[in-house]
Amino acid sequence: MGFPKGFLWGGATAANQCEGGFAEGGKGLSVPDVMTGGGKGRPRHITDGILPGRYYPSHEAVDFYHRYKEDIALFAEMGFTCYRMSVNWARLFPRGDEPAPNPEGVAFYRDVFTECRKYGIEPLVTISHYELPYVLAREYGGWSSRKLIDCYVNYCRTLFCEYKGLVQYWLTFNEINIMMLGAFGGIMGGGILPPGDDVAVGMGDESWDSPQKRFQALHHQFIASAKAVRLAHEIDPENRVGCMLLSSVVYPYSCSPDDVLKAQQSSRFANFYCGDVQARGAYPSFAKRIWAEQGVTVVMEQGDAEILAAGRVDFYAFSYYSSTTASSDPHAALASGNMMSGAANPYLKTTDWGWTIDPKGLRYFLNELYDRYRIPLMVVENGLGARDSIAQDGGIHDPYRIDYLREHIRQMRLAVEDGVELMGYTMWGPIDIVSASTGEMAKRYGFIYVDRDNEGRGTLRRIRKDSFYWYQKVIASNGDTLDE
Ligand code: BGP
Repeated sequence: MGFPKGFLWGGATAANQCEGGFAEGGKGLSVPDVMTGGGKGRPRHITDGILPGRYYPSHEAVDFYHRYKEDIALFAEMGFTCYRMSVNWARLFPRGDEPAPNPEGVAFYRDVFTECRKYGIEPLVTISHYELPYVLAREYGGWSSRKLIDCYVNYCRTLFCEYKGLVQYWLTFNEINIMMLGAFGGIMGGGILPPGDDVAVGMGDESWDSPQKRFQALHHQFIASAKAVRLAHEIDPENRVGCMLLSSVVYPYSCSPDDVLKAQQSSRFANFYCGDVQARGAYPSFAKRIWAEQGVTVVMEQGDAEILAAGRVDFYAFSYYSSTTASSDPHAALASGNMMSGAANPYLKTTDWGWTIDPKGLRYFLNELYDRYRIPLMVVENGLGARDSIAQDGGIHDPYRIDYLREHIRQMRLAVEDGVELMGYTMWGPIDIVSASTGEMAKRYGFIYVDRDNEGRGTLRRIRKDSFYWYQKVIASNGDTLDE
């Protein structure tokens, strides 16, 4: 037994983290274009427009905009059969609310998809990955405004019509559940910006946060996503549309019933509140308790329940980096993960950025999800952010990355053997790109090194790391070389 035939192997990126060309080809500003670089323990700032003398990593990023042919050729050399990427909404609709798209933006993505197809690489497109057009964020209040639904559906119609036959797999919103997780989630996922013209943002500062706006914004995204699913199927019955959530694997710290209940509630909150709406087509029974506890009233219009029911996704995609631990002890030591934190797990190690490493959590979670939803699953992000250096022999030796990925892929294979229907795996950041949480380049995930530093210096030259050749073998053997 092993991975099924036709399993999709590849990597995933987001436009704002790799493209650059932020003001080229008629592109408008998007939210990350006003986010400065930060670092571990040093928050990024959101500014009101672009301020002189500040460094904004998305503006050039790693210049995929001009180098996509070289990068896709490298992906093909590794044997990718799938490349998950996002379309930057503001490249197609510079303000976000225009009736018709910018032809240069449309042409750019057509070229990119065509380039993928040339090598037999299936594009998997995230329609919205933390890159809302800036005008929609500042002038409309981001997704807290219901008006964004129409803007989004119009954008989707353009995508589905323009790229019919070129793209078949779509994800409606990256990590839609990030908006459950506080102010930073509201900015990234919902374009709900802080007041002020130069504000430090990060998981710590939540003083200006509005759960009411975030929950309302999520409802609007659920409706937009459901409408997009229907539209995609209408325009091309071959289209397959997935949700995309960050996974919050929560273990009870102990067998104390308090810890067990806390873990269950936390998982319902972070995973199933959103997952149920998108995969089952209705809010779960525990939603009312969550609204009461958050002190929010979600305004719904007549017909919304029907829209949700008719717009269930075809598959469930998710990112997986770490697990967390729920403890009812207020003094428990803490550890962090991708947008999540919890009690430190004494059985697990952490990365240089403090994210808990837990490959078995991936097998556990795949089984949980498949039991609950019974639709195909796909792991569309997973990887290790680490510091790399160029050795004296000119190579980049990254056994730590190989170890991390190998163990996760092994657990994925076990999940397949458990009976989980898994479509594919696109690890995060096959080429080094800008970090979403910190804006750094030093936090590298790639198989391909990019000569660029946190301040934007470097030649942007691409160099294959040791892990490049390792992944090439994994793909060629459909995962069978893992145990060698
Ligand atoms: C996810 C995002 C990605 C990505 C990844 C790694 O939450 O979907 O955009 O960047 O996390 O996070 P970071 O870049 O902060 O290390």
